[in-house]
Amino acid sequence: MKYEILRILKEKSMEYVSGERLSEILGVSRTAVWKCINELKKEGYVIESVSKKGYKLETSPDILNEFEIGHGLNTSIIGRQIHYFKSIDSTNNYAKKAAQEGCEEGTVIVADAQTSGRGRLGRSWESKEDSGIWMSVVLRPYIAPEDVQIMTLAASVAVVAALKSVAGVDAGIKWPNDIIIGGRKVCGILTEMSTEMDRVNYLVLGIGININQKKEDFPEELRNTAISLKAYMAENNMSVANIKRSDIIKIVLLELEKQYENMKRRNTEEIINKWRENSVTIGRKVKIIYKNVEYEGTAKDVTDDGKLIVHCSDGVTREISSGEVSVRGIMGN
Ligand code: BT5
Repeated sequence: MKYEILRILKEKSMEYVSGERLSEILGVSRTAVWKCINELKKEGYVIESVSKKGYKLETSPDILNEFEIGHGLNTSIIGRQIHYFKSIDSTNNYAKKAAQEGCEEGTVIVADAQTSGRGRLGRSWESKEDSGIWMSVVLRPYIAPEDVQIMTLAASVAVVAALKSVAGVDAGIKWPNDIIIGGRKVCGILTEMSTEMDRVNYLVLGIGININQKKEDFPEELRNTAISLKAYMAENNMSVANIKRSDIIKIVLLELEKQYENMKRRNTEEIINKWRENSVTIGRKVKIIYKNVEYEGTAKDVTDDGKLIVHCSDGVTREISSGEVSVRGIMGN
């Protein structure tokens, strides 16, 4: 019910709504309304209460909960179910468990903090409280495991679009899944799947975006390679006043759904084209590890199913579907 009150206060953002009116609309006592208002204040909402006038929502800060994420979310599949946690081990762990137990396609898990956030290949992901967007999306595409790579690219494209639309920031994509601003990593994507026979049973897209951290909030070893959206904006004299994680999440989910629909129609051209447009890898000197051997070369393009095409210095062109690629000049490489 508290979120019902919040919805009403948001709709009447410039006006006071009396406790009496709220209790009439919701069919509960004024004391119940008052209790909910206090709970909302505890969550961090700034609500002014004036006797005889009622309640007015002054500001809604950068708060995450099911309501903030779902309110105004314009998707039809992704985000039908939203699970929010103040703290969790890893949203990907939870999402995999939920998927195994048959959760609805498009279920989204979001946490304010992760205690064991994971990167690829057993690496860890820094995800302190209130500092970023730590979320996972469960999808059940009817595709073969080798076609999953395209969804990782789609997720990168969705994050780049959201950073542009909410913050006006141009981000680049380092193949396959790092989002870079000002030469440092602002977002990483961890795609995990379960397969049955030769098709995907479920797919979990884990997306971690640094939003609020200051440089000193990152551990020493990440300070030169990691950045948050707000730190970048502050360095570039951009206003961060209106940046809210919930707004970014909504655009990421909307863009992701668009690209997911494209993928289901086997129309991967838009994903690949948008990926290419934002790539910081194509045209650059790269080092790759291919079948356990390191090669140097130039990244030329991506294939229709998302593999990186590299012209190696030994004269051979190789297509890489996953693994390590370091791009010279980016993130200290
Ligand atoms: C990734 O791995 O970039 C994938 C990160 C995915 C995180 C999301 S958060 C929601 C969901 N739940 C999870 O448990 N995970 C997903 P990788 O390419 O392996 O990069 C990991 C490396 O990035 C680490 O070894 C560090 O060097 C660096 N790193 C760790 N935390 C970082 C951060 N917050 N920002 C930038 N770099 C970071």
